Amino acid sequence: YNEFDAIWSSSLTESLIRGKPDNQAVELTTRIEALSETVEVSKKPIIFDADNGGDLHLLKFKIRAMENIGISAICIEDKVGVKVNSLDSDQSKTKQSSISVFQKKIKEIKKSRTSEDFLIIARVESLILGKGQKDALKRAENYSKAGADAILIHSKNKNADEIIEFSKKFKKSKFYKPLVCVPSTYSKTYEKKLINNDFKIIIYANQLLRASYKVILQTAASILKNERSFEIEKKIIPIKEIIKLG
Ligand code: SPV
Ligand code: MG
Repeated sequence: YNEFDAIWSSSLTESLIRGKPDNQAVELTTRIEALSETVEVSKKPIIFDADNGGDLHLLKFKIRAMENIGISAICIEDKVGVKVNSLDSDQSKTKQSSISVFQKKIKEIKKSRTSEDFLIIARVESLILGKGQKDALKRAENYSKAGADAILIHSKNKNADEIIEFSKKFKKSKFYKPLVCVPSTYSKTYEKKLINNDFKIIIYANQLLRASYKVILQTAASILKNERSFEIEKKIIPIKEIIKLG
C-alpha cells in the first residue's frame, strides 16, 4: 500500500517514548545508537532531528556516527539554551542562536560529513518566535550561504499562510534552497497546496505516536477496569497479525 518516503527521527517522540520531555534530556548519542536497529529493518532514508546539534566541538563525532549508522540527513534548529518544544505556546524561555554561531555549526557539519549525500537541513525558528518574515528570510539566506542543503521553515499557526509567504519570498533569493515544512498545527492544509508552493519535504512529526499513545492508554484503562483484556480486543491489532510484523 501507499507508503511514506522517509522516516523523521523526532526529538519530541524519541523523548516521549522514553518518558522524558523534549528538552534534550535524551542524549543525541543514545538516539543515534538506537537508530542502528531501525536501519537493520528499514531501507527508508532517515532524517535525524538533532535539536540544535549540541556543542560545536562535538558535532563532528555525531556526524560520523550518523553517517556510519546510515542516517541520510541531519536537521538542526537555530535555538540555544534550555530547549522548549516549538509547538509549546509559551516560548518566553526560548532563545534563538546568533546567525554566525549557527553558520559555524552548518560549516562544521559540512566539513565533517564524508558524503555530500548526507544532507544538512537548517531549521529557522523565526516565525515560531514571532520575529517575522524579514528575520526568517535573512536567516534562511545565511544558513544557505553557510552550506545548508535545505531549509526547514517552522510555524505553529493554524494555517499555512506565513510559510507560503516565506516560500514565495525565498524563491526569489539567489540563495534559494529546497524547503521543508512540518504541518502539525496547520493540519487542514492539504499536501498539494504545500507542494504547489514549492515545499519538497513534508514531515508528519508526531501523529503516529499520538495515535498509538491514545490506544495504549485506552487499553491499559480497559484491562484495569475489566480485569481482563477481552473488552479491548476488537480495538487492537489481533495477535495473529502482529506476530507477522517481525
Ligand atoms: C520534533 O518532532 O521533535 C520536531 C518538530 O522538532 S516540533 O515538535 O514541531 O518541534
Ligand atoms: Mg524536535
